[in-house]
Amino acid sequence: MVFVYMSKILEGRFHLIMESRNIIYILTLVLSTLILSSLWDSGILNWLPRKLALAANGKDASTISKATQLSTKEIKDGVYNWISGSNGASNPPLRVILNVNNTIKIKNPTDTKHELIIDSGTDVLPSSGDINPNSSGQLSFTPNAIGTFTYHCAYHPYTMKGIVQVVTGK
Ligand SMILES: [Cu+2]
Repeated sequence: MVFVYMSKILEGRFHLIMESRNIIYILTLVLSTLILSSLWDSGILNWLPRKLALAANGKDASTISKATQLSTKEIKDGVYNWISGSNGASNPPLRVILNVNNTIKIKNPTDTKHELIIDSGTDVLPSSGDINPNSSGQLSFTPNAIGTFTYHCAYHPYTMKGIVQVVTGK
């Protein structure tokens, strides 16, 4: 009888220990999730995607603006390029900011129409629509993933094309 009674007490203690272990386990899980998410929010972990963006750019992502100016140019008879509004480069890499509505403004001084399209991999590709001769247009889009895409002109896909780099804005 005494033995059975003792073993019942021991069993009760065992359950108690198992339950407190579970509580500690759950507490650790909750705490580490809280710590990780607050670290992420504080920006301490921003070097992770930023490092990647810097490696891709060779430039500091913080200098990037969410508005980009492009122009079109006939570089020789019937051959067109996109031209950077900031440095005059042909078919420049477009740097856009993650989770931000980026606008690319386009001037078209040429005598033919162009349409800027970003090959984002989504069902509906961001597009400027037709930009008529001697007019201007724009394209807006909000990238939701870091990465590199391409862009092209609907009418001159082989000579008016370049890359789009999505970087973090921090
Ligand atoms: Cu074109």
